[in-house]
Amino acid sequence: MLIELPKHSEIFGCIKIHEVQKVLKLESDEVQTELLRGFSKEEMEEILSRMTIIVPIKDEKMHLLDGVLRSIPLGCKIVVVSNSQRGEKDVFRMERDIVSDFYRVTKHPITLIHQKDPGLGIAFKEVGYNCILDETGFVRNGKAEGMIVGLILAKILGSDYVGFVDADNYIPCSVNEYVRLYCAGLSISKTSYTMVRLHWRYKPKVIEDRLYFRKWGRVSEITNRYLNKLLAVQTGFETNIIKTGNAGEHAMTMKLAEIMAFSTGYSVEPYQLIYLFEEFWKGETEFKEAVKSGVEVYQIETLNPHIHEEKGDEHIREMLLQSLATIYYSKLSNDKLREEIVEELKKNGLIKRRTEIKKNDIMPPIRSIDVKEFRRFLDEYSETLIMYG
Ligand SMILES: Nc1nc2c(ncn2[C@@H]2O[C@H](COP(=O)(O)OP(=O)(O)O)[C@@H](O)[C@H]2O)c(=O)[nH]1
Ligand SMILES: [Mg+2]
Repeated sequence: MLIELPKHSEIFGCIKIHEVQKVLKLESDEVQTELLRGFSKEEMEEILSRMTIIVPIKDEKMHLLDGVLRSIPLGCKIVVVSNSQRGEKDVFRMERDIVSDFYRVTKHPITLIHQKDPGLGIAFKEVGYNCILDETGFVRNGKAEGMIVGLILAKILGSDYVGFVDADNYIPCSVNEYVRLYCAGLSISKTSYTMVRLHWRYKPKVIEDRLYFRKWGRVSEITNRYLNKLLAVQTGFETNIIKTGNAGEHAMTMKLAEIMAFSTGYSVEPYQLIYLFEEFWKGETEFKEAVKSGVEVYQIETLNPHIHEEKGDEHIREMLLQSLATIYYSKLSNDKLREEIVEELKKNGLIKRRTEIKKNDIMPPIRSIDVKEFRRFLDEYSETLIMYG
């Protein structure tokens, strides 16, 4: 892997956000210059051996999950957290078959669990992390909830790094690139509190029988614009540094992941950035080690285009509404920016009045969860956990 090094970064207290870096070559020898960084196979393998890739999934096409799993590079561990349908049409059972076959043929270590496993409900309750549970004692629906389950399993597996890849990806080999880019970013970082977020240049569409490479994401463009405005409210300087507000594909050091808070609903990814700014910029946090070491955010543009399942207009509208809502409710925001957000949401037909902007619940960091204790309850009560390898 050969990538550009960031020529420009912006600093907000102890947080450093690097400008978007491009991939120059998918494979490389070790190269270190002022402008470039190439990673040898051995360097990549070293990071991979300490990494778990978490795949959240809910009722996706089996072909897509199968392709994603087969494309994840060798050396890392995989955790699949499913919230798919069970019962008469048992989607989870099909996923279990795919995972078992995958392990039988490849021997790639892989763990699978269902989000509604009663063992998870009991384990979270016993360790005192009730905010993830619904009123019946099961883990709530939601991607963020699935991500937290994945994180705890990665911690149980002893990983130092975690990366997330969605299961609804139509180009299996792009997943291979994503994971290698996570390794690259984590490897160049100077601190153990690092996040790598991926940026896509194109979102291809079929238009009149031709594949047309449209620029990536209107929702992302709006989310990024307002995240950048939020920074400007505090600094007085306009900026364009944030390009990955809605980056679903991202990785973190475990040290950062366990002090990260997660927003429920569709705003997990932009909230991660807001949380970093709210918590670490002015240094008021209880996690002083992170302030001392510094927090770095890398943004890397992939070579592969991103083609995922089209989830429809309503999904996109919710994503934009909830992304801007997290900025609206941020304590770093001000009246002027809130007014602009209200106007933007009205212009896009998402709200009629500002009281319709709802605040998402936030799930606090998982660091204080005793994972040994968690595992004990999971082993005793789980009905769906499979750990291969
Ligand atoms: N475990 C779990 N995964 C989910 C849930 N909801 C969505 N996902 C998965 O999360 C990934 C991203 O979701 P998607 O709906 O594609 O959203 P987007 O790509 O961010 O617009 C996909 O792999 C989904 O199958 C959930 O409630 N639990
Ligand atoms: Mg998707």
